[in-house]
Amino acid sequence: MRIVVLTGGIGGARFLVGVRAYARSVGAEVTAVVNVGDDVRMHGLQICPDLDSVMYTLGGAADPERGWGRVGETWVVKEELARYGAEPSWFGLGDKDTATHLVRTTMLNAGYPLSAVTAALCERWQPGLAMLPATDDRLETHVVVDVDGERKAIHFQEWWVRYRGDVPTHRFVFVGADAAKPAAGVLEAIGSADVVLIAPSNPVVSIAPILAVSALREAVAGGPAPVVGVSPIIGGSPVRGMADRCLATLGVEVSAAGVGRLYGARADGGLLDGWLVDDTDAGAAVPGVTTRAVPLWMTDETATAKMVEEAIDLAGPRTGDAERRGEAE
Ligand code: FO1
Repeated sequence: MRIVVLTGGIGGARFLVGVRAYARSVGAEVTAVVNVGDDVRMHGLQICPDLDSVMYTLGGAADPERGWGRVGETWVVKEELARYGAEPSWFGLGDKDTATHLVRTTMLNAGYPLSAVTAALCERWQPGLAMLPATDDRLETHVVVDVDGERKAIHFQEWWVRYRGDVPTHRFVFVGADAAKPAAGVLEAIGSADVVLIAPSNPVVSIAPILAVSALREAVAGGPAPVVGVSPIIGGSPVRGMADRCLATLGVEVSAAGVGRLYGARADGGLLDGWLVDDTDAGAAVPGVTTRAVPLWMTDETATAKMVEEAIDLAGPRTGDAERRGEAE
């Protein structure tokens, strides 16, 4: 069986731990298509927070409390930059993390696409699945806000890290999305998938930038594989992060049903065949989509793998057929 996961953010990285465990138990192959909208260039370094969250989490090197960056991190570079008065001072680069950005930036400057750079970085971390950026092209999430009496667009990282999303916010813009093409390998992975999962990631700033790459969205929405999403909202609150603020900006109800309707049914031009919600949200209805309620708290690898099993099961017999086809080959 081949599983493709659209993912981003820390919730997405933790979901992949369960996907990998499930895949190992059934002998499936996994490709994670990762958001790059959070990517930013700071101090001359290309930083890819979502790719790194996935890589460090699956590589066993993520800081579990902070949720981003490396465990056992030190901050000498950050302190030295501050002594120079180097901006932005609101964004912290750990010393160990900085090594990743140095290697990545050197390879990008040498002309390697981000997908090849990511594969090279993964040689060290051995995430146990294929990791692809959604696109090799520049795609950044910017946020239109009112700051100091002025309306302007700022980078997502400034909105989130500097302002904690706590400024009047009007909309999210995926700069570069119009021209962006899926990264090398993405369309092939989606085209040969038996199931596409949408991780319980922030739908507005983690999943939407992936789907803003039009050829990628078309491949998922019009592809042969069933698409099952996992709700990032449990009982009206995000499992983690700022999905509530983002959804409020779009005028979308902060609920499992609200996010399910935002993705929409494939039959109605949306994305979903199935929508997995928490037991708490058992009444959530998304027109045209099969909804199932199961425990969705990713408390550990086993609980998360069980969620994944439910999502695959919800994808239905087509997944089973593909599995049987695979065995017959
Ligand atoms: N989050 C913070 O709250 N403060 C930071 O200084 C910060 C630095 C940082 C550096 C590298 C990196 O990969 C992630 C970093 N993050 C930081 C996390 C990041 O802002 C977001 O949590 C993600 O982009 C959302 O998925």
